[in-house]
Amino acid sequence: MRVAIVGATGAVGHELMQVLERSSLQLDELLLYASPRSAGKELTFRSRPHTVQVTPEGPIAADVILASAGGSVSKALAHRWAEGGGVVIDNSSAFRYDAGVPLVVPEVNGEAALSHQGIIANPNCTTAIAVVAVAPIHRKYGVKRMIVSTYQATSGAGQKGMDELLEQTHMVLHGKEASHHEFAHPIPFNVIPHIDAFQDNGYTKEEMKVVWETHKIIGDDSIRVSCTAVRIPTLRTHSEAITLELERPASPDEIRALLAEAAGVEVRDDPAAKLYPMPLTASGKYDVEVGRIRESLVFDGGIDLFVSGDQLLKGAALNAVQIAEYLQTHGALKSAQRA
Ligand code: A2P
Ligand code: 11C
Repeated sequence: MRVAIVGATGAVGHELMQVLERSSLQLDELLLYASPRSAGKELTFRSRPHTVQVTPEGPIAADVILASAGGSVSKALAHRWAEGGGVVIDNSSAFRYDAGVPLVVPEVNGEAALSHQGIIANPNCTTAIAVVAVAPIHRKYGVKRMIVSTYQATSGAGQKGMDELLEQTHMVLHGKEASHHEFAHPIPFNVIPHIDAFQDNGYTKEEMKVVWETHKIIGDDSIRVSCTAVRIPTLRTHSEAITLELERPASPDEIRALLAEAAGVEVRDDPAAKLYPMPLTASGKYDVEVGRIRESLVFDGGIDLFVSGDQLLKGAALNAVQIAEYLQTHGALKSAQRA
């Protein structure tokens, strides 16, 4: 099988290569694509150098095309890439809300991937990390309302976002004023309640993505969702405080027991031992950490919890590769035309 990565030189592209090295996918050949700036660059995969090529504007001869080069590139080219016969698993927001495009978190709605017509959308990182914990609760107890406050890492803005955190922190520590390019304000020693563009309703697009994507992945538009999305000066793990109102009351012990069995979740919840989810422990991990599980003081029988998930892994690269693995396991990977 042949796999292509579009955006191979980016932060998610790098993680895709790492995850593919550990994946069960029967991968024989890896094609790497990026912008013309990176053409000829060599990246190492399975201890062998692979040359980065300019992203094709036509069909890509690969069975799986993992795209992470931004929404505008995907919007313009993904349908053309898929004409090679492979499936495009797209990390951007270009197609997430299109009716014919499945939006997939394999632990939650993997079967939706099987109905694709050439393109499958990988969700926004904040949503993917939340629904791994919330979907099992919804299935058993019915989520009526979900209030989310996020603590989002700079990796959400790509490699340049992480570089800006490190460089600008260095500036501040050396007595210089921090500047900003990737974020609305300087990020060192700051928190910024502004990710993506403000919408007419006062929410940001990042916040609305959590609403729209939670509905599509869980398959229930009746859940009332509200989110406040905040950028914080960490590198690569998003955390989220989540409050749930439930149709059928659940105790914290019942939720802990349920999540202990849930795929993709690590319950990390022993406050007396200072054990709870944190970017420090969740970074580099495949599972989403869930903890601080407690009874809501606002909703009778409701639940408060805290999650931390690696933005580049479950929020992007890992989820994309898991979608490909799901297709393979279900015999749903077609052979692409060979160039
Ligand atoms: P390049 O490194 O050549 O600019 P990140 O999200 O970390 O910023 O990474 C973005 C990825 O998307 C990089 O691999 C980048 O390649 C790639 N990319 C950006 N613009 C284009 C484009 N117009 N065509 C193809 N790849 C692109
Ligand atoms: C962030 N969640 O943290 C964004 C990045 O819809 O794929 C991912 C944007 C998206 O900035």
